[in-house]
Amino acid sequence: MGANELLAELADIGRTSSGGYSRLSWDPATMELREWFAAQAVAAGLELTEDGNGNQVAWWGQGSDALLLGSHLDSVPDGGPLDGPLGVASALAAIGRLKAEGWKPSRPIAVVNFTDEEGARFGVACLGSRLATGAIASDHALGLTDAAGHTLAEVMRARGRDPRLAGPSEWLAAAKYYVELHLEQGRWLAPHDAPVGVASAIWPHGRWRLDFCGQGNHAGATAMVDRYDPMLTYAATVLAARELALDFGQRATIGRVQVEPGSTNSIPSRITAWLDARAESEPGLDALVAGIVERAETAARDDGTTVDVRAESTTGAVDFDPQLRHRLAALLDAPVLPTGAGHDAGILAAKLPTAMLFVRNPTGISHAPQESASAEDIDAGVDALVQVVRELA
Ligand code: HGY
Ligand code: MN
Ligand code: MN
Repeated sequence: MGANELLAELADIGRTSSGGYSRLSWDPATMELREWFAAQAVAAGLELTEDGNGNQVAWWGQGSDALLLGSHLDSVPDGGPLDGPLGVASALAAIGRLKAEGWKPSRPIAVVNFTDEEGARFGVACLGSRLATGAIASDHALGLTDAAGHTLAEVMRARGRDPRLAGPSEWLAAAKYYVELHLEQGRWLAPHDAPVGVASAIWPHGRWRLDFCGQGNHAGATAMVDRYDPMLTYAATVLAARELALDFGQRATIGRVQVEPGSTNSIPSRITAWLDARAESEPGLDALVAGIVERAETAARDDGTTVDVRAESTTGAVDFDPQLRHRLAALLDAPVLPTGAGHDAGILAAKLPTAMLFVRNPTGISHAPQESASAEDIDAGVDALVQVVRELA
């Protein structure tokens, strides 16, 4: 089956009322996607394994020096249909086509479904690939909690997994290359009239939790001058983040916020918000975040409130293997472009030669239901991946 047909099979899994997808790690939708992946692996004659972190790995051949393909199947809340699944479906389609042609690889090839790339449930991005590469300590990861207060360990146990097996994976340590095909996020390929691109780098980025605390009080009985309202400090910080990101030419977003007690006729006591900040360089990111924190602290002093800042998930700058990316860009006659989006490939790049192929996103929209790619470009992505597999394996 081609990638478009494979993706069509996922169309109803984890669908939201807005037409988007909510497929958080280990929830019913992603459990259904894991079963789909397993069925596809068996149908393609691949040997399916799962490491102690929940990463599914489907093997064509066994042994070291493998070429790894794949991506992730989880999504952000109300995300699009392609961020992640496009890479997994394209890898399965490429393998299926090569097998149908009777082509034989010179090295083992695996298709990977990395668990929890978005970090939407436990707050840390690329949890499956970070655990598999040792980029995060398993006891720290297993202690992370979701919105309901359940730890990753409890959730894995509830899904029949033994969290004690979580940690660095041999299968990954023995691999030779990882090539991840992914939907472009942003709109660079369309104006360059290219259906497929090769990634040069991933911007450094991270997530910071901000806790703004004040004095809860009565909305009607408290004079304005007697208020210590954390909502004001939070609002000043949101505006400062945008202003500084524009000044620095970087990116800052506060897209998730919780208000306590969240009562219409009460001045809130606490606002918890999460900052997503990204920059072209690590010093740039440090300067941006330091500037936002300074503005938050100044506002807190003015408002008589407090602010506490905690880094929850940080990813340094990633420069993809220059030799591999030049080789693939020449092979595909494709342009090379950076990205502001994080990926499992960004984590694996610390361990083995890694490359990314991007498939044109006509609107640039991602992490939203309107995310799309044309069927032709999706087929062009599989064609490119087939060429890469022939070249590397
Ligand atoms: O947030 C990101 O950059 C990626 O989509 N996980
Ligand atoms: Mn994403
Ligand atoms: Mn992704």
